Amino acid sequence: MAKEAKKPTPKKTKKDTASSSTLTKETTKKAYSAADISVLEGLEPVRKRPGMYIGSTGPDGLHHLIREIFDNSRDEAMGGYCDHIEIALLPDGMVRVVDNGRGIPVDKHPKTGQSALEVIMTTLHAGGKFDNESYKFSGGLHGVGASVVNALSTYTKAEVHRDGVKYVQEYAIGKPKAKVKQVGKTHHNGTVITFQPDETIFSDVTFNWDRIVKHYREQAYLVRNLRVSLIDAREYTGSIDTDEVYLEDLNLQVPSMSFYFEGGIVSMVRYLNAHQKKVHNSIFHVEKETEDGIQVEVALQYVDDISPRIVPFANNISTPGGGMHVTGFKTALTRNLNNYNKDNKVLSEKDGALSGDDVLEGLSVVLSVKMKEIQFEGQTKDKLGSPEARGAVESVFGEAFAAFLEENPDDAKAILRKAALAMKARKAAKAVKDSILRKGALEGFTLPGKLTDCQTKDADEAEIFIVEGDSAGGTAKQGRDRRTQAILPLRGKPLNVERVRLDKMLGNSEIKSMVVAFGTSIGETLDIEKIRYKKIVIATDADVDGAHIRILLMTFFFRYFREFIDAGYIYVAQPPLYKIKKGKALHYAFSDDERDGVLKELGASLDNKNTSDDEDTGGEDVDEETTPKKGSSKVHVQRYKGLGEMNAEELWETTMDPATRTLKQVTVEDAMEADAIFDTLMGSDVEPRKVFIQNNAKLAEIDI
Ligand code: 0RA
Repeated sequence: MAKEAKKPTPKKTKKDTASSSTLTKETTKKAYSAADISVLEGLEPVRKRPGMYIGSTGPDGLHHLIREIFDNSRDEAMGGYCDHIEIALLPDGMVRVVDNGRGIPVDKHPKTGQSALEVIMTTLHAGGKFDNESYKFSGGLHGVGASVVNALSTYTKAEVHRDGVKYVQEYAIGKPKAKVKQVGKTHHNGTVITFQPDETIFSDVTFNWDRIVKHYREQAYLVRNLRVSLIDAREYTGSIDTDEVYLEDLNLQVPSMSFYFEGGIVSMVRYLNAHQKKVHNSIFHVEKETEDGIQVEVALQYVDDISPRIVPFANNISTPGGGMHVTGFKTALTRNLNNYNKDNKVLSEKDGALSGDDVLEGLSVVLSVKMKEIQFEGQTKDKLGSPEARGAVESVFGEAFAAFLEENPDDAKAILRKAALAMKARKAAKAVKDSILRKGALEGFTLPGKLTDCQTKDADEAEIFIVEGDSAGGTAKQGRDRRTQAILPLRGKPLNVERVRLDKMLGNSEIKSMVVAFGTSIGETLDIEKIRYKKIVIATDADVDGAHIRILLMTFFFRYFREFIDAGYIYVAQPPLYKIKKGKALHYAFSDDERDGVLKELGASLDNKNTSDDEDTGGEDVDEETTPKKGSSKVHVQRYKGLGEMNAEELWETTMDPATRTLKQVTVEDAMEADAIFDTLMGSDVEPRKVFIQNNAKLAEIDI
C-alpha cells in the first residue's frame, strides 16, 4: 500500500561522493559459534521486575516485545544478511516475526552441551560478553532481547532455517518444552519467532495497529532497501498455515501493509515535505563513518514554512528530545550558511549574521547516527547523551553541506533568502519587544487605557479579570471590589495570530495590554517577581466564541507565561448558566443538572427540556416560563449567554465575590490541551476548525 515506487535518487545530492563504508564489511564472514556465548543468568529476574527490562508492563512494554525481536532481525538486515521482515498479529494475542537473515545459530555449546538457540532464548545475556563483535551498533546486543520476550510470554516458538535444515524449539514462560528438534529440510534462511505475551504480566495485551504501523514504517525508512511487512490477522477466523514462512504469501484478506524505501531517509524527507512548497528541489544527503567509527547520515530540504521539522535518531531509536547529534548539526548548519553568505555575499553585510533559529525555519531534516556504547539521557531516555556524536555530526555534515552549497548555488541562494526572511522577522519581533519594554521603563509603566486597575499594590491580594467585550467589562467594573479587583476587557478575538511570530503577537493591542498590565514583561526579560496580580482570571462567555477565546488565552499563557501556570496564578471564572426565579426567591444554577435540581425543589419542571438542543434561538432571549406543579407564583428560568447579561450585582454575587464564587485553577495539562486544540483552530486547515466549532457549538448551546 504505502510502498514507494522505485525512484531514481535525486541527482543533486552529495550521496555518491560522501558515502563510504557500511556495516556489511565489518561483519561478513565472521563465523559465529556457540563458544562465543557466555552464559549468565536465568530468566527469573525478568519476570520479577519486567519494568527493568522492557520499561513498563503497560502498552509501551507490550509493544516493546515486538521491538526486541524485530531489532534482532533488523540488525541482520543492517549487517547485509536480511532484506525482508514480516510482523503478523495473529488471533489469541499471538505475534509472529519472520526474517530471512542467517538464522539464530543452533550449534551445541562446548561446555554446557546446550544448543546456542536454547541459550539465546532462555538466558539473560547482560554485560556485553555476548556477541559484542558480530554487531556493532545495535541498541542492545545481538539476540539479547529474545530471551526477555520469551520470559514474558506464556508461549514462544522459535523456528530457525539454517543450512538447509529447519529447527524448532517451543517454550512456556521462558522454559523449553523440549530440546531443539530438526523438523525437516528448508530452502529458506532465517528466523521465525512466535510469541504470546503473558496476560498476568501486562495490564492489557491488545496491540495498537496504528502505533505499530507508525513505528515500523519509520524503521523501514531507516534501513534502506529493507522491506517491512505488517499483517493484522487478529480477526481472521479460518486456519492459518504457519508452515508458510511469510504469511503475506497466503494472501489472507486482512489489513496489511508493506514498506520499502529505496531512498531511506531521503525518502523520509520527501514524505515529510510531500505537501509543502519547496524552497529548493534537491534533497541534500550525506552518509559517512568517522574515523572513530560513528556513522552519520543526514537528509534535508527546506520548505516554505515557519516551523522546523527535525527528526533525529540514534542507533535507529527515535530521539525526539534531541541531544548531541542535533546540537552538532545545528552548529554546522549555522556556520555553513553564514560562511557561504560571507564568501558569496547573497545577503547584505549590514544585516549581520544568521542565528541558529533563523536557519531552522522551514527546514525538514532527518538525522541518524549509529555508534557503540551509546548513552541516552532525560526522563524518557529520548535524548542522545554521547558527547562524541556532536563532533561527528558537525564534521561529517558540515563538510558535505559546504560542498553541497558550493555545487548548488541556486539552492544555496534560495536557502539563504529564506533564512534572511526569518532573520527579519526575528529582528522585528525584538524591536517591538524592546519598544514595549522601553515604554514600560521610561513612562513608569503606562498601564493600558482599557485597564481598570485595583487600588492595592499587593500582588498577593490583587486579582485581574480578563473579560470578553466592553459590555461585560462595564458590568464587571461596577460589580467588582475596587480595592482588590482589576478589570481588563478584550475586544474580539485577541490572539488570532500565527504561532511563532512574537512580533505580530506583540503588535496586537489586546496582547500588549495584557503584558503591560501583568507587569512582568515577556520573553527573555520575563520576571515573574514583578507580577502585579497573583490571580489572573479568564472570564469568557459560555458560547462558542467564549470557548474559542478561552482556548486562545490559555494557549497564550502556556506558550509565553508558562511560569504563571506553574505558580498557580491562572484561573477560569465559573459564571452560572441559569438564573431561576420564583417570586422573590432567586437561585443560580451552574449546570443543567443543578438547574433541574432547583426546579425539582421548587416543584416545577422545564416543559421543553431540550430546548437548548433543537431550538433555534438565533441569539434571541431564551427565557422560559415553566409550569409550576402546584399553585403559587410562576418559576422563571433565564439562560445566561454572556457575562454582559448579568447585572453588576449578579455578577459579583455569582462570579467575582471571593466568598461565594468558584474559580477553576488552570493546570499545565489544561493548558497543553488548549494548546493542542489551538493548533486545530489556527492551522491552515479549514476542516478541523469547522469540526471543532461544530462540536463545540453543540456543547455551547446546551450550556447556554
Ligand atoms: C545471535 C547470533 C547471530 C544471529 C542472531 C543471534 C540472530 C537472532 C535473531 C532473532 C531474530 N532473528 C535473528 N537473527 C539472527 C549471528 C549468527 C551467525 O553468525 O551465523
